[in-house]
Amino acid sequence: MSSSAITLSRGVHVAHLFFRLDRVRWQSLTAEESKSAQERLGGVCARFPGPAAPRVMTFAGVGGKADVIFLLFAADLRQLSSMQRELEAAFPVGTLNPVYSYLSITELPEYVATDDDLKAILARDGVVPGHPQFEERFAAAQKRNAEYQHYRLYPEIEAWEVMCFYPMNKKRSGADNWYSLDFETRKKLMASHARTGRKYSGRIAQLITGSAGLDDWEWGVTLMAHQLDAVKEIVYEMRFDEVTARYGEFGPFFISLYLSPEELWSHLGL
Ligand code: 76R
Repeated sequence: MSSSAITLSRGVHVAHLFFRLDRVRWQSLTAEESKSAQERLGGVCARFPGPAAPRVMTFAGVGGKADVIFLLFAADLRQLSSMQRELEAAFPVGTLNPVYSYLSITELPEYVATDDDLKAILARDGVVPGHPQFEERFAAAQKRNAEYQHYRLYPEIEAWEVMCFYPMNKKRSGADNWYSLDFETRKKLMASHARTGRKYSGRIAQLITGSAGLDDWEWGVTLMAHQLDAVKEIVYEMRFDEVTARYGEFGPFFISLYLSPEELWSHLGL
């Protein structure tokens, strides 16, 4: 078997892994066994600190759906899989049981701003070709756009206090079939979606990863926030955007706290 890297043409692989702890099994561990599991986990995480891939982030679930959550980023699919196996193996056999998982990849949105879009935005401020500031403003807009696209493909997601993850689809039913809309219509609807999103700048950091053909839904939505009402507000407000109201379909929602492996141990009382 070859062990060469399995990379994407562009972007990185992302795995959201959700586990429940077997408390009965954990009870039979000695303090030393618990401590060495924590050290093993800390060791794996220390090798993948981020902020770019390869990266492991650790979370504690809030509510009843999962206890321990890992968010993994890797350019190489083999490495992503090995990282998962190493994280699992850090825990004594039978203590960590998978309850949900999501595999996706980073992607450039189909509706990225073109040079013509950037010129149209400048024209709204009266900055048209020939204007003394045109060249400078256009170059700055192109630079921002290039940086923006880079971070869509190679995210360095903010390590804020709270993560909300859920998968979603765009509907394909009867009159509401996203995939039979033409490109310009989809682009217009997504632009209005993005305007809503940008209002939450500083309160919500979003990562949209694509999973058509990879997992049960079409996208994974990862929201980082400082507090939960920001999550509730953005998800609620977006329900009124046409693109979500007509075409959005959602899977289960998972809320978790971003914690270091040490914090995770004390938080979970391990
Ligand atoms: O890439 C960009 O940020 C440009 C604009 C943009 C695109 C193309 C954008 C902006 N999103 C895009 C694509 Mn989004 N997003 C979601 C959800 O709960 C819901 O109703 C939907 C879940 C949230 C909360 C959210 C937030 N977005 C997408 C796609 C892919 C669609 C496709 O390709 O057909 C999905 C599934 C999706 C879903 N979006 C933003 C946000 C936020 C906060 C922004 C502004 C980001 C910023 O400007 O920093």
